[in-house]
Amino acid sequence: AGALELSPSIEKHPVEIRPRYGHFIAGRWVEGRDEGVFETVNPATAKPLAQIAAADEAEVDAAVAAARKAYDEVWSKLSGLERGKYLFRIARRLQERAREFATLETTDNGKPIRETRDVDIPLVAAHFFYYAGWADKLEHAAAGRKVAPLGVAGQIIPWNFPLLMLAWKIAPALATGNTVVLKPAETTPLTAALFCDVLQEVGLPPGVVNIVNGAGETGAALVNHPGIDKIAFTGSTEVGRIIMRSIAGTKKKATMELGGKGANIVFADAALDQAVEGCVDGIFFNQGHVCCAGSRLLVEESIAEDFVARLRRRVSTLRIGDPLDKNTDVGAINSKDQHGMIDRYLDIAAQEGAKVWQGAACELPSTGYYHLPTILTGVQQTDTVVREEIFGPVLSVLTFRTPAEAIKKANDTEYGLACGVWSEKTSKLFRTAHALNCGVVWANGYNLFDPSSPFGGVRHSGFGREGGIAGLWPYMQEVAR
Ligand code: TXE
Repeated sequence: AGALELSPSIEKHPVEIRPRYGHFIAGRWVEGRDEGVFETVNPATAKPLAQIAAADEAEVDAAVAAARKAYDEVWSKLSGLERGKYLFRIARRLQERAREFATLETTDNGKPIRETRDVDIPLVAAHFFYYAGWADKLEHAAAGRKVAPLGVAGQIIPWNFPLLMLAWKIAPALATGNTVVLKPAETTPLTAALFCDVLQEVGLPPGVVNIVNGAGETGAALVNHPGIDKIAFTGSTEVGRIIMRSIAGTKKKATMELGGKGANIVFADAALDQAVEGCVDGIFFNQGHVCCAGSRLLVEESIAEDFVARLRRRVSTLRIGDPLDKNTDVGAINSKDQHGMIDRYLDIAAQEGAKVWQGAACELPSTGYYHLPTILTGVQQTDTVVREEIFGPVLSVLTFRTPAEAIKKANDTEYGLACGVWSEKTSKLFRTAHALNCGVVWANGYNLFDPSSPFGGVRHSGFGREGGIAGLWPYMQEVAR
């Protein structure tokens, strides 16, 4: 704990990490109980960064009460224009403190600073700007219907994009007039805590946003609290199912953004260098900790050998290491548990007959949770690694002979979040995209995000959309005129 020692490029932006964090309730920090205190760890070094309190039912209850009071007395009475002003101020302040947020996110999560600096934090600010613009235009989004907020939203987020998932949840909720109790993931609570500084700086009325720390038990207490009107969850399909069972028969509404097993379909007529870049980005961006990761490559048989050779050459140039070094391409795996899970999947892959290839431009650091980018060939549709979400830097390669076979294989999964299609023929791109059973399809690109584009899945990848006008609906209800 204390001021971090940083690599030279960011020395000028030291980030203060407090020794211990409690919960942010009604606009101020409460210390939280000693019982159940846990540590958040820097995955690049495996050393603890800070102690984190775990909220129990009573603390969750206090946060929900604060959110309800703020909703009844302040937030629901403000005009959209006024709410929007707060969101604009938050966005602006996030931009001003972007270096600090990027450094802290990289330190707590393990993802490369180049990604937090150029992707995560700019997108976070963009989300607040985007939804700030909607706050006073909801009647247009509602196409003439009269809408009202839901009330208090309980929001539970994962560790792969900690601040970005917070933005995806909080910005539309506040724009539509709801108040919030949010629980960050237990391995990445620090940027949510720094975000509370921003809320204080912009003078957001106390209780409009409350943050409770903790693991699954705290999440369950939030889900089960009778004062919550809506649950927004991003995380594993398994926990999504538990939450849906818990709220069955209650008034609570829900949106679920769950796991995925995205496929990148590469046709023989694709621009191959571009497709290689897209496939590498699709699976190795953020160490593969991406719900929409392109974890399956479906490549046309006639070019498969050449394409895999190109992929391996490109992967051999990736620099794995210190996430705070701005030359790093692939950072640290977020936690020891996740690292172990990836290794277990590779054991299964080997048992099931896969050929395991790993490459990088350098040795792995000797401390911290690092993993080599991995490409699996010789796999079958029925193999565990092809069917289950690994959530790490592991790509499974399959081939196809016809567009119909590519589509059949891409759709042969219980998930349905995202896919990529690579071809120089526009008609082929459209035909394939329309036949894919998933929420998002990218054509000749991958992992392209914009706050105005809705994101979300079908089947076991969840339901509801975040981003765009569609991202406003899950926080509003139609009411009588
Ligand atoms: O996810 P969890 P974990 C997948 C990925 C990963 C696996 C496990 O495959 O390997 O899930 O990761 C909170 N009631 N994804 O264990 O448990 C938890 O504290 C309420 C994919 O981190 O789903 C955290 O805040 N909340 C995914 C959040 O749920 C509960 C992103 C997510 O944690 C809870 C993350 C409960 N009973 C993991 N139990 C994606 N697709 O984006 C846990 N939580």
